[in-house]
Amino acid sequence: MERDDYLAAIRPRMNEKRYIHTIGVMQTAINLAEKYGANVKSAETAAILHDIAKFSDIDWMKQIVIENGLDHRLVGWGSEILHGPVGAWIAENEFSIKDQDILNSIRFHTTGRANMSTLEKIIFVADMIEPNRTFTGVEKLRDKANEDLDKAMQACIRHSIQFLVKTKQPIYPVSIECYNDCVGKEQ
Ligand code: DGI
Ligand code: FE
Ligand code: FE
Repeated sequence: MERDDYLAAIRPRMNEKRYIHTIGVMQTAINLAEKYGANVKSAETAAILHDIAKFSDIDWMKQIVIENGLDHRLVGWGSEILHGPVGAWIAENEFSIKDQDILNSIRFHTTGRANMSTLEKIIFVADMIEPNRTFTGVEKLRDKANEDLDKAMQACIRHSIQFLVKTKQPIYPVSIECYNDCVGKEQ
């Protein structure tokens, strides 16, 4: 499938705001892939599909997690955490994507993880800095993304963890593993 086919497929599955966000992630991910030597087509496809499950029914997502034996740590978490892994499941099973790097980039786009590939970092960072994001501090993250992908990844996961602590939200263990890896803790 080509870019326009993927875009046509995702459009009815999300609202306009989410679609515009997705286009922003796509353009940002393509730029980062060119800059950091990742496969540009893979970045485009992963970006277009990254939030495909954002509006999926929560009970359906929970069922997908259990029936397909996805990471047992997902049980009990809400759609903020489930839409990544379930999105990867949709990409594989509905869009027949076999490229594990694309699937992992979708799977871990919310939480990150330890030992991320270049493409995984690109999708994670692009999701946070795309042009429609307006939170305080986003400009600094954009500057870092222009300098060094690993520095940008570390700054993005630090920002995420700080935000979650500040808003008293629980932190998914894989996000912590990502944080520890990015700040240089020996695994
Ligand atoms: O889907 P998006 O809105 O584009 O962005 P996202 O997939 O990066 O994040 C979705 C939500 O998940 C966002 O509100 C932040 C939240 N989130 C990220 N990491 C964690 C998390 N929420 C919890 N509870 N725990 C986490 O580790
Ligand atoms: Fe998301
Ligand atoms: Fe997103």
